[in-house]
Amino acid sequence: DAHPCDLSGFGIQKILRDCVREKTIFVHGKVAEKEAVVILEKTPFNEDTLDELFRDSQFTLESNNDIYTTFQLQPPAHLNVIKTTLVCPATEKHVRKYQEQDTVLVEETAEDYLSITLPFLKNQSFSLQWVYNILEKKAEADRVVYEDPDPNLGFVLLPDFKWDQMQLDNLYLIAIVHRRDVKSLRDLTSEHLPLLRNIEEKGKNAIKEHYGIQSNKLRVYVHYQPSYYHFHVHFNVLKYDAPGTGVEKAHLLSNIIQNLECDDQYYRTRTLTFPLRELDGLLARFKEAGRLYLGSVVSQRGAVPYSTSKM
Ligand code: M7G
Repeated sequence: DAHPCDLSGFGIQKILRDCVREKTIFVHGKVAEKEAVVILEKTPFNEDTLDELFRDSQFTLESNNDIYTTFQLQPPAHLNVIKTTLVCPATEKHVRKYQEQDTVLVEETAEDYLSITLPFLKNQSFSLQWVYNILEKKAEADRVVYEDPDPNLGFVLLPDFKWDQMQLDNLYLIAIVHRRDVKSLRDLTSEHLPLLRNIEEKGKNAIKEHYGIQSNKLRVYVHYQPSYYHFHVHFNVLKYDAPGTGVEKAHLLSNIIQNLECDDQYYRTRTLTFPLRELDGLLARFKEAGRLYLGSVVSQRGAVPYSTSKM
């Protein structure tokens, strides 16, 4: 059925999260009787339109004290845009994803992955329909920046929907692999090294060609846990602190490649630590399984204590 794109009738039910610093607000409500989440975000300044901003805005004096003056500025409409994302119909899981909540760290052994995480994500994770739409050119086809069509090594590179593409200061793209058998970091072995090297090299080259940004100004990484279990790589400009770039969640692609070069079973065998939000269903499963560590965890990781005499 037709997608409800008209937001004028959006009925607000609840503010899920209000990030003052990021100037973003997440709202739960209804569009045409359907559950919806709307994300509103004030966008960064664009250096190319600053001249116009000064020239064409209305200034209202607020206060003046000695050499200090504050104004309110009313920019022309086209420079005063709020980036808006609608998820509709939104599942309960979407509502929870955007809800303000505490986060805890979870340590997942290889065994935990198989017994807790994998069964959970097989039937509880977000739909991958949007990913398949991109790979099959059924959506966002005009936004694709680069594609390597190879079924094994190939990927599609396009703007992440968190990026408004108005300025390069917050450049954010994702590379989505064509193959459909890699769910996440956990699945990677040395078999995937050619794929990973291909994404790193061709992704960076494409961004250099398309946007003029050198590869040493890019943060190229993978989330664990991701929200969507179809392997993809995040590319964003180093100077932009994108959400989800913390050490607890982001794994640099170059480190992943080197870890697999040293140990082809690295990600299949290690204990991986990641944050989970309090309302995440996966966290409940870890709790049920008695796998939440609140104290010493070293023994659980099977770490071998090192001896100083050997150093
Ligand atoms: P993730 O690490 O699985 O989850 O990354 P995260 O949302 O917790 O970071 C998925 C990435 O895909 C995120 O950066 C999303 O912003 C992006 N993304 C999600 N959706 C539903 C879309 C979409 O429909 N189009 C595009 N272009 N990007 C999306």
